[in-house]
This record gives sequence, structure tokens and C-alpha cells, in this order.
Amino acid sequence: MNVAANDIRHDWELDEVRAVYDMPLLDLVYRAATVHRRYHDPRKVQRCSLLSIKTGGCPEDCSYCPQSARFETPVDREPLMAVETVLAAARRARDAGATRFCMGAAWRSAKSGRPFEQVLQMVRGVRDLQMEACVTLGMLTDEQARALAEAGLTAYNHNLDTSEEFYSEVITTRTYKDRLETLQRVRSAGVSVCCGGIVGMGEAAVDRCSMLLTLAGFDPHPESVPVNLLVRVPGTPLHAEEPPAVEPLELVRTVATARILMPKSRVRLSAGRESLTAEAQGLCFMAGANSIFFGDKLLTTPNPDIGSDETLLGSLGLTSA
Ligand code: SAM
Ligand code: DTB
Ligand code: SF4
Repeated sequence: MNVAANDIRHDWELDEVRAVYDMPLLDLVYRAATVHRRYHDPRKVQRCSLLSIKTGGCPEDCSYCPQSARFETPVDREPLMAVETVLAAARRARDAGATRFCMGAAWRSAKSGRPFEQVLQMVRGVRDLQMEACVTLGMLTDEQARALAEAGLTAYNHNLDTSEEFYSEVITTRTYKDRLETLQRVRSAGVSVCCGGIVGMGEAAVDRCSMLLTLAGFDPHPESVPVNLLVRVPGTPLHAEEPPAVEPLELVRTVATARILMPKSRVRLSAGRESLTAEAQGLCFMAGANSIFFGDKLLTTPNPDIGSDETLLGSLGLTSA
């Protein structure tokens, strides 16, 4: 096993990534754990809290998403939240042990004018609480990226979600290129990049590998790589189509491959933990996941409550980053 020489690479080839992904599972987890322990304290897991600051009514057609205006889902539209309400939630999250506060808006692209000014105030307020601040607002202009950087934004979340090849099966209202351009703007503005995807949308293993290859080709690698397991919400096309339930072990393979390709990045075990056993999550942490969403709600769907996560992390001997 050659993990020592040149771990940080940006020139992976698809067949190499596929060979990693397809390794015998325990060899894969062992290799990922070895890389993980070289670059991170394996006992530490970052706790991020998520809040939907503007919910529903999104014009995009992402077929996994309960917030698209095109689908009849249980999610009601809500306008942009008041700055004080958001900061009160951030304070509660901090007091419960979260170190990063992530704010999501169901926008195709970030709004200009007053709503954007409000988001900047939220970012400043979260930073004043000594927390890391992350937002996900859809596509950005260069000016917006710069303004977010000036407000002190730690990271911008903008996911590739899947491979370029599979993308149009999932989303038709924007292109992979649009996504890559926003990511470049975020990077140029000096903000950390949070970029990952979703497992379980009916994609093949090669699509997971292809997405990870694209992420590993970024130089530098994204600082955070969220790996979401699809949360199937009634009314979304992916719920109706019932893609085969993904083996939790495919999620473990995805996490492990992400860790091997991007040794220094934080790999976040993101949406979908409600449907995973403690053992499956434990294997993901072993394979290099070192961040979670903490708190009983993701954006619009449930997440394990804080008490059960404290128990889980405690039983695995994991502490806060
Ligand atoms: N509208 C912005 C955008 O699309 O970039 C920001 C919010 S969007 C909800 C953020 C991410 O949440 C998506 O890119 C997707 O990866 C994830 N997501 C949304 N719905 C999901 C679901 N049902 N299951 C898993 N992940 C989901
Ligand atoms: C990410 O990769 N996952 C988060 C965050 N980035 C914004 C969102 C998960 C959303 C899950 C579905 C929902 O709660 O609406
Ligand atoms: Fe809109 Fe983002 Fe949901 Fe797509 S993922 S429908 S862009 S909120």
C-alpha cells in the first residue's frame, strides 16, 4: 500500500479512482483511515449547525429537492428570515456545541440589494459570535463573492451533487459549468470552498468516482466535502421514482475515496444520517468523515437530535473539533 508518497494530488485519473473505490471494503477503509490519521486528529469531529434562512419556492428543478417550486412537497415557502432571528439561532447552536453555522437559501442565484445586505449582516453577526460562517445562496457574481469575503465569510457551500455525465438526469435548469464558475468566483474571492454531492439518486458507482475526480482536480482541494445520502421527500421526482436504496456501504466507499483523494479536506457526513445505523456512521468516521450537521433539523428535513448524537459520538470516543 503506497499512501506515504505524494498524498496530495490533483492529477487523479478515473480508472485509478475507480480502483480505489472498488477495493475490498476493509482494505479501502484501512487505507482511508491511514491517510486520515496522517492529516487529522481521528478523535475530533466538527459540529456544524444548519439553518434555512429562506425556504421553498425555488425556480430550479433539482429532482432531489423539497424546496423546488416545481414539486408538491410538504415544504411551505417562507420569506428571508430577520437577521436577529438567525443570530439567536446561531447563539443557541453555539451554546449547544456547534462551531460552524451554515445558512441556506432556496435561491437559484443570490439576490441583490436588501436581501443580500441582510445576508451580509447575518455573516458578520455569526462571526461576531466567534463561530465559522458558511452560506449557500446559489450562483454568485464576482462582486457578491467579494462582498461575502469582506463580511468575514468562512466558507461558501455550492455542491456539484453528482458527475457531469449524470447531472442532466437530476437538474435541467443549470449546467455543471455554471456550478464550476461560481466555485471559481468563491475561490478567487479568498473564501473557503465547501463542495460535495449526494449519494443515492440512482447514479452508478462511476458517477460517484467521476464527481470525486472533479473535486480532487481542484487546486487547492475544497476545504470541506459534504457527502449527503439522499433524503427522499414525498413529491420530489426522486421520491416518486424510488431509486434503489443505496447500500450504506456504498456511502462508506464514497467517504473513504473522498478521504484518500483529498487528505486534508474535512469530509462531512451530511444529510441522511437519520437513515443510518450507529455502526454505519461509525464506519464512515473510521473511513475519514470528520464533520457532521449537528441539531435536529437540516434545512427542511429531520436530523438526529443533539442528545442522540452526543450518545453516538461519546460511544465512538469522538470529541468536538
Ligand atoms: N439553492 C442553493 C443551491 O442549490 O446551491 C443552496 C441550497 S441547496 C438545498 C444545498 C444542497 O443541499 C444541494 O446542493 C444538495 O446537495 C443538498 N440537498 C438538497 N436536498 C437534498 C436531499 N433531499 N437529500 C440530500 N441532499 C439534499
Ligand atoms: C449540504 O451538502 N447539505 C446541506 C447543506 N449542504 C446546505 C443541505 C442538506 C439538505 C437536506 C434536505 C433538506 O433538509 O431540505
Ligand atoms: Fe433550489 Fe438549491 Fe433546492 Fe436546487 S437544491 S431546488 S437550487 S434550493
